[in-house]
Amino acid sequence: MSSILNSEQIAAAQKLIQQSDSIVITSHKSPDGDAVGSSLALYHLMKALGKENVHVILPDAAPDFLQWVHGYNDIIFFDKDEKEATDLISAANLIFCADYNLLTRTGEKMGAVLKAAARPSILIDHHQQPEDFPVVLYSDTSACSTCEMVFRFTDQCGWRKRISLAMAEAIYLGIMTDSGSFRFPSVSSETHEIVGYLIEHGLDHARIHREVYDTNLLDRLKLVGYALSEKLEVIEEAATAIIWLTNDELVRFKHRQGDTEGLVNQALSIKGVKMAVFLREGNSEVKLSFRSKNTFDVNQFARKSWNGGGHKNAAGGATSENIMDALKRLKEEVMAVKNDILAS
Ligand SMILES: [Mn+2]
Repeated sequence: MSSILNSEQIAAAQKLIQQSDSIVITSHKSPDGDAVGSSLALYHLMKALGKENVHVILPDAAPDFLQWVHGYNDIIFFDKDEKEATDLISAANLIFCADYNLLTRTGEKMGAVLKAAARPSILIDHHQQPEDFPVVLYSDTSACSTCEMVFRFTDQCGWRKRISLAMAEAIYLGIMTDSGSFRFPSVSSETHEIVGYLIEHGLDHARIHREVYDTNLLDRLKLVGYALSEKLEVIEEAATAIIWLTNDELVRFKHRQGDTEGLVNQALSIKGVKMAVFLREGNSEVKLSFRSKNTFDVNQFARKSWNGGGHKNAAGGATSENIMDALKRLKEEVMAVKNDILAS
């Protein structure tokens, strides 16, 4: 396994962990498989190292298909228990930031609490351009997932043997979901080596796949069917596919959190399409997901005018415009960069 962190970083992380008796682990808003997986993997690791006072604090809940992970019921959600979460953050001697690059990714309020607390932090993340507040910054934008980085971190600290089955499951969850089930270019031979090691030590990978992908409700499948047949538009001259859903449509199909996950990837799967965008109307803003197949950088596209960012081939954004205005502006912006998309 190649070393990513240098020996000073490892020594600094070990020292911080050893010295700390009150540890908080955080991840980003609307937690996905990698956020839940990496924060709970670190939680299990800290417990295995004998730390008793360890808490995972997430800004809000994860969708149902991620709630089976061991340790999920111990998580404190900032939007529900703001006071307890704030007290724990203020009393912590060490804060882990997993799977996010900017404090604001935890939401305005939680980000402000983290900023005000200014605790020594260890950041483990694969998004581009991380903020530089942490004492130990482990950033690797080429990693397929933060969970892969958590494994490497654990390994480099000499704690591989401490990986329990619960921790292995959490790691696998994040690798599997963030790599599109091992299909994205960011998957390396070492990703497979890591998973090989986890399976060798008892991981039931097929069960995790079933928990995440084979638990659809009928309403969800109908929503996906509706979105694909009625709300998918391809702009051929820009090799771009767009899907958009209004609040009314989401309500009609009894939308639950996570139901539209993966829709944007289906739009991207169309032959000849090089970029896909999904827009979803929420209560106060329109959320956008951007995907690209090749070299077109959706991270930059999302950063430039959609208050977002992420990775080169997968990014998110949001706007306070209404969905029709957002759609119109999006199409104009896509047309403005169509030559870059086509050339990618
Ligand atoms: Mn991730």
